Amino acid sequence: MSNLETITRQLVEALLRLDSPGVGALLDGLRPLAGGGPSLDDVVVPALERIGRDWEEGRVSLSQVYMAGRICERAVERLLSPDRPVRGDRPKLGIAVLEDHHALGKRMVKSALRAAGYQLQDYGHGRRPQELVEMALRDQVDVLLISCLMLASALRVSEVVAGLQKAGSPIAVVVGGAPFRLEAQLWKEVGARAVGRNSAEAVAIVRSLAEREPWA
Ligand code: B12
Repeated sequence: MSNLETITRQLVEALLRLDSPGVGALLDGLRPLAGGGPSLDDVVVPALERIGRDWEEGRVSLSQVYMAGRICERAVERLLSPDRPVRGDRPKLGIAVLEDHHALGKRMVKSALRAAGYQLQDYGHGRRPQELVEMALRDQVDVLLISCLMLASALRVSEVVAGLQKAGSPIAVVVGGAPFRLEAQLWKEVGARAVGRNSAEAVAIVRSLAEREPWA
């Protein structure tokens, strides 16, 4: 069993025992960002996915899923990278969870971008497509990052893209979250410009868009 699998299994066990100090101790040794050795993304995401699957198959209760999410949120919050000095005012970024209320992934992506020196408008979670269009247009963001954990929410990204197109806006929509990891072509189907699997990819995508786009 690889090191990563061992830590993930130990994390699942600690989460299901509601052992917050144990979770903290396991996560303490990890790097905050994905890439080059076990990171928070590499361990927290598969551990919670495993708990989600166990819930789907009736082996754990929804309250255990809830508590696991809460314990991770608290532990991750403590470990996220500090913000770096801001690079300048472009690109302007906005981030939100569309429709659903699974906010941990957004929190991790936001932190990674801030640690890379980008400023973001956080539009929160549970947002409706039209609300998000209005907020992004109001703030004239260059990139709108959308996180979705439920398939029904992911499908509604197409309404955000259509709303922006109707307003003649060039805002690039970048998506991420479980449904997009499960269905490789879904991001294209909903009209997004790019998809990222973790917080490090979110940073890489914003960087590469900033190189290609005519933002001042
Ligand atoms: C924890 C959890 C909860 C917690 C949420 C706590 C919280 N504050 O966030 C609670 C218990 C509240 C909950 C509730 C529900 N949940 Co829930 N939940 C989960 C679980 C187990 C883990 C999610 C998580 O936090 N993962 C860890 C984070 C860090 O990972 P992540 O969000 O994927 O983010 C990473 C990447 O995806 C990426 N990323 C994320 N966003 C973005 C955005 C961009 C732009 C980029 C580039 C990258 C990126 O970077 C992140 C870091 O690596 C998932 C299982 C799963 N497979 O994901 C189910 C899951 C999402 N839930 C599910 C369901 C059904 C529900 C409920 C409807 C259950 C119910 N009957 O009430 C409710 C709905 C609540 C709502 N309206 O939103 C289903 C969805 C199924 C579907 N097909 O849509 C899942 C998949 C479980 C399952 N296997 O069935 N849930």
